Amino acid sequence: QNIVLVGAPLDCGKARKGCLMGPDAYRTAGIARALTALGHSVSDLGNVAPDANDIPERDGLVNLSETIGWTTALMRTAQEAIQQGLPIFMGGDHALSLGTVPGVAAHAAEQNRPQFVLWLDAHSDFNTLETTASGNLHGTPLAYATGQSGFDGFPALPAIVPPSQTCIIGLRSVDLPERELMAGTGVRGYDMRAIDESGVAALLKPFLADVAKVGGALHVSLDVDFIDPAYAPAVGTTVPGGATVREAHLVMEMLCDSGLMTSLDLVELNPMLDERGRTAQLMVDLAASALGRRIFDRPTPRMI
Ligand code: DIR
Ligand code: MN
Ligand code: MN
Ligand code: MN
Repeated sequence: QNIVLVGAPLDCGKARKGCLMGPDAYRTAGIARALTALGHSVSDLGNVAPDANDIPERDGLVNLSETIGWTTALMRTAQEAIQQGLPIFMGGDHALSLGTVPGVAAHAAEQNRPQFVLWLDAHSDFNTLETTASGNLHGTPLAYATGQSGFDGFPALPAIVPPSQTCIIGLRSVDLPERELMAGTGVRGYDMRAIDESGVAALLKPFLADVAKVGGALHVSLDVDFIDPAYAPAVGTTVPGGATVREAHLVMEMLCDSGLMTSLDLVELNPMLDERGRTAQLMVDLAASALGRRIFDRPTPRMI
């Protein structure tokens, strides 16, 4: 498979800086090498830069103009990159998905393929410019991509992902307005308790079956804070009680087996907060699992 690496060093979606180093941390952790070793051909398009615009800042919103600049640039880049293969958008904070999700969805729409989104995150990122209490726009991309109103100044969406074609797994921090906005939209949201009670595989399987049934495209957005901070400390918005390393790998391995994933975001890595690069390495290892790395071939595991 052709894998297209795209660096998106945007750091404007919240106050704490450091995510701009994410793309180079993934490169340093050997993302290209890991995927090449799996038999893929890997190209690196380098880093994207934000478009200029003259959108005025708004009180209560953090870096609105720059975020919109990244959104327009990444929408365009995503549409180009996905023509060449499976893009991996190396963030950068989660505001990058304001551009990548509508971009890949536009490509799917051209092909008359329904676009699905799997959101692996402690947060639902379902605030709008009107509901956000923090003003941090990394908390808004899923609301935007699913066509919620309240995004004045943002570009018109080239394609909307219907909320019923999205699935969030890993939730443990959802604001009240997000919960109210999501209710009744058909977004599938699974919190950590759901993982505890039924196991992550049982949550993911029916969603993947829905994607497969209609020949959908599947964008996966992996926020570092999906994983428990004990294993993935390099993120500014840690929430205790997250997915284990194995739960995260199982999701990736199931995605690989399904053959459904068409694009991937790796977001919110802040290398300044890392312990000797372990979080960057874990994210690279998860991407490798999603793209074919395995210990034994399945379904017949053998003993050594
Ligand atoms: C909170 C935190 N819901 C907000 N969000 C995120 O600021 O909107 N933290 N995404 O990572
Ligand atoms: Mn997020
Ligand atoms: Mn096309
Ligand atoms: Mn998050």
